[in-house]
Amino acid sequence: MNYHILLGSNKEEMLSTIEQAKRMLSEKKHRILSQSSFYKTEPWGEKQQPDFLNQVIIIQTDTTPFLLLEQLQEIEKLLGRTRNEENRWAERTIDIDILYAENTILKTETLTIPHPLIHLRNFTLIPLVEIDPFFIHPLLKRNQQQLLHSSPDKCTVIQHTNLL
Ligand code: A4P
Ligand code: MG
Repeated sequence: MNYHILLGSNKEEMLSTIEQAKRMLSEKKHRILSQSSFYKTEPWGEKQQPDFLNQVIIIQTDTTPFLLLEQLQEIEKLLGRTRNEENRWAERTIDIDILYAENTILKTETLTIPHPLIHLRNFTLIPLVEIDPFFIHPLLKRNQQQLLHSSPDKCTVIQHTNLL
């Protein structure tokens, strides 16, 4: 099964946090098939927070959606706290969401696929358009380009080519 995954961080060392998350995914034998650029994105929703770094990747794996969610949450937990120089526990944020699992449609307490906010958020749609523009949203029946075209979101999303 192929999964589209969203990675996001808005605390210090955002780039290395995202890189570590991808390394951990690879260590769990998930194959990264494709990666978008990094994007510096204006916070969507709660505005009183720093800009995010976001990236979308496509992974190939035998893991089921629920097991994958568990693994993603484990990675979030591992990266969520890091020792700083003063030997204290400092907060770090990493968010890893499952966007799509091919044509799977799933709605449970703990997991909704496709992710319910995809079509409303440019920080998700713009990287999706970069790597998989013609993938069709299994519920909305429109591709990523079409979804971006009709997105109501006005938040700024800047491609960070110099970070690659
Ligand atoms: N969950 C359900 N469906 C899924 C799914 N498809 N993938 C459940 C992952 N998780 C899913 O998420 C809460 C619960 O959602 C999980 O326990 C899981 O069972 P969380 O990541 O633990 O908490 P959260 O991040 O506070 O979740 P929330 O409220 O869903 O926030 P979002 O939607 O993740 O948004 N602006 C920019 N520019 N870039 C960002 O990355 N991110 C957010 C957070 C807000 N604004 C942003 C960004
Ligand atoms: Mg989340």
